[in-house]
Amino acid sequence: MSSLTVTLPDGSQQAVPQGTRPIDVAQKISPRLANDAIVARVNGDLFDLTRPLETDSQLEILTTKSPDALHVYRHSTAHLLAAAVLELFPETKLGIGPPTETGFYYDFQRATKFTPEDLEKIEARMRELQAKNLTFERKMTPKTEGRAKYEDDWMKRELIDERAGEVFSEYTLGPDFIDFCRGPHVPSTEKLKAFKLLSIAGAYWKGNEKNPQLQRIYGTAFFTKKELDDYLNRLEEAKKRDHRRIGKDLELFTVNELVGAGLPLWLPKGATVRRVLEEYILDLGRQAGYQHVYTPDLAKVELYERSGHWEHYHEDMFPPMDLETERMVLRPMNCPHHILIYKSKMRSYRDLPVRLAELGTMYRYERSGVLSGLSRVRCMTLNDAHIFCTPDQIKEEFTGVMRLVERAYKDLGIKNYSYRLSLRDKANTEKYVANDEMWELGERVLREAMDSLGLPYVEGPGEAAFYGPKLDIQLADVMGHEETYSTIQIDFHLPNRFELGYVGADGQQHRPVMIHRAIISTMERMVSYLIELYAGAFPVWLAPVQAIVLPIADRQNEYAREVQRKLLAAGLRAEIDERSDKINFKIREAQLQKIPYMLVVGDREAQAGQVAVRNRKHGDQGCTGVDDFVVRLSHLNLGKSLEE
Ligand code: TSB
Ligand code: ZN
Repeated sequence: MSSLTVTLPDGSQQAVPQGTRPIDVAQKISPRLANDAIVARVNGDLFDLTRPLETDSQLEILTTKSPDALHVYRHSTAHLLAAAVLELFPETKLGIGPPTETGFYYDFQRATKFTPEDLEKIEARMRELQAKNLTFERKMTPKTEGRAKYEDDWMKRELIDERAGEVFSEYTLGPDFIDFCRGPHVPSTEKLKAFKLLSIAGAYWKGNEKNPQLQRIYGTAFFTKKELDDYLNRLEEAKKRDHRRIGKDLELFTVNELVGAGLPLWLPKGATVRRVLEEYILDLGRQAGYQHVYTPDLAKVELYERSGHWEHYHEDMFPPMDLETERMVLRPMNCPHHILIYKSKMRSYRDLPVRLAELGTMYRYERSGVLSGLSRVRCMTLNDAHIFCTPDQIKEEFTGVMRLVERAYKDLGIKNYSYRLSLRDKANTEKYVANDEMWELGERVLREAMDSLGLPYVEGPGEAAFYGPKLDIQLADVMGHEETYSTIQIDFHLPNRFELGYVGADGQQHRPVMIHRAIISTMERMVSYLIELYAGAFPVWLAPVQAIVLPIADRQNEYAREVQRKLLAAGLRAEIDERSDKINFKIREAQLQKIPYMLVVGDREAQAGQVAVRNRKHGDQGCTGVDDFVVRLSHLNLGKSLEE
């Protein structure tokens, strides 16, 4: 029998008989390795542990330590799901079942909707099948045979037709189940130790809304029960903190079909949080030398043709509106307007840097599938600014912006953030303006600035703006999902497009550099983050209602109003609960509303000019004079204290 050479990652080589399987090699190395093995990598590609090797191979055995192995494991669990569904609901047709970042899903076509009870049944059947230690086996089928076999299964036929070559792979799972699949899989269900089905959702075949709708079952799987339980606990916690749920419970914002997707309406309480945040960031900007401007939310298409948005950012914009003689578009960014303000008069080097800021509202055609509550919307207001400076000033300006970000995060209580250097994707050139020199310079400036601040960062290829590289500040939610919040962007492009200039010390015209920056992102995204960070219990300075006065009986209502008036006069946000309910009920309600201070007033307090203070976190804090309490709360408010 002929033999072939297997090269292991440590460089050692073995001659093995043709047809040897990776699992055999693992077994020879150590039974422990064979036991931990999930899948193999052969000549760079993932490969079933039980598939015979046919040529000389670079072989790596992947165990539970490898992220690739986790994907294979989850994908194998998706097959187990499909097998269980077919046993219970044989009329179902199978779509695709890939792994995801957090688990897996499988798409099914079936006339009847799956119910939550079905999900339980399916999961129970998965466990039964799992316990049988069914093996996954690869089988090659000629396309002609496949087309005949799947004659009345349109999704399969589409998949088969798309596959290159004349044969395609299928995988059996035990004696009764076979599915079209590229593989690879774990050798047997014995490996699949910890999984859980999570939810059912609608999904279009191939993600295209013109295609038939399928039912998608989501699940997750981990190598160990402990990892699974940790994940499920985090999921529970995340659900409790979900800003969409809290936004509804605490009456912060709402969405309405008649307005449209991605266009939330800010309710009075949410609007208050936003207003406080806006005033805060305007103040911070003012102190840091920014000048605030107002500009309209739309402009002629020509403006964006000039800026390059029309060429590179068109797909993310709402389509134009045709007026008598003009074509207008809703702006996707505020930069072009600010540029025209810069250009509205002569600038000298002595004027620079010019820092133009605005709470600028902009519109982006985000696809419906990615919209989410306040965190990803179609109409958003950005704490935006554009700094026009000389090349020599870039570094100092960059550092100044970073200081503002640090300051704002400290005041808002944001602790866990990381830096990402967002670069262009060199393979996808039509997304970015062409000018290698400019891109490299921008990248170098950002790297140098980060290095001199001693800050670590990861690189994000393909994450740049079309006009230049960015330094993005990333915040992660409870589930570890990251989004960009603050951003600092170096731009040599737009100043060229708009032929910006300033008169230098030499009396000549020079071109300024632009820095685009947002300290606290859009009001929408930042408020969504703060809701989740605090699970709705905002610190006093951000809370929509900072104190609520609770009269014990109707006869104290007049006094309660006086207390409220004093708080309001001191610039504090106070409400009163005058309903004739029991005091315990009122306290419970206020507690659910996460109002920091409840001021209970009965006859005794009314007579003594006092309030009985109750804090949402610390409970009963005893009686105190009204004026003293006003001073105390003002102190927390003005000091932006995160304590109470
Ligand atoms: C900083 N022209 C620059 C500006 O001068 C700009 O618009 N940059 S951006 O495209 O990166 O957007 C700025 C920030 O807006 C992002 O970092 C992100 O935090 C926020 N943002 C972007 N899209 C959305 C959206 N759909 N919903 C909510 N916030 C968004
Ligand atoms: Zn900009």
